Amino acid sequence: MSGPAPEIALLGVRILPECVPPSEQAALVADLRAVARAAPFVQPVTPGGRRMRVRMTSAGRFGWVTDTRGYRYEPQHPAGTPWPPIPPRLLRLWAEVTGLAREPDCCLVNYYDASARMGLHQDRDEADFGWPVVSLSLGDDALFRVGGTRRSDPTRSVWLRSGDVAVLAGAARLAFHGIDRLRPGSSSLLPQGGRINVTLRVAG
Ligand code: MD3
Ligand code: FE
Repeated sequence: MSGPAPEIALLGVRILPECVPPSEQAALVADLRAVARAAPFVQPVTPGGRRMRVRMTSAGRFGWVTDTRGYRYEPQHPAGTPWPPIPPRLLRLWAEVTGLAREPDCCLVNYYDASARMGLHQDRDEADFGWPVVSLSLGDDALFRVGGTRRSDPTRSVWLRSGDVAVLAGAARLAFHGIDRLRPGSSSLLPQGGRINVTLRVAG
């Protein structure tokens, strides 16, 4: 028997394996290249003064930024220019997987090189945690770890692959999560290798 890839539920996180087919993944990478031309990737600094391994940029009315002044959403790139609009293909993906009429106002784009990782954290800079977060993985496989709403809660891990979509809603919205490592060379989508993660959010 065959059919759609099964949905995985990991501590309340809905993972939709291979939600985006390869042809569409390539089109999304082209969309994101255009975003990065208008709003170049930066390697942000945490409030604690540590440079992040992940490179970031954003599209939409708000972009997520961090520097020694703190984590926050800003209407402009650190260079002082407005963020470009969210690519329509991503707005359609959001509508498809959430069923919501409300559009996201932030599209955070993370780029991981072979050795980048992201420590366990919660996403809590948004004004209303009632809105879901939608995540799309492109490029190399990444070991995603998710726990509960307390840092000390037990965690589970799953490999996210190119085209996988995760929907974070309900209790999972405030779950601790992070990326432990990539599997370099596991995808040929990005010619230079590495991984892009896109998160769509209602920030404002
Ligand atoms: C669980 N990004 O940008 S995506 C982030 O792969 C972030 O770049 C990771 O964590 C990445 O904040 C993980 C999956 C994800 C995104 C948002 C979440 C999981 C989440 C928000 C709440 C709970
Ligand atoms: Fe996060």
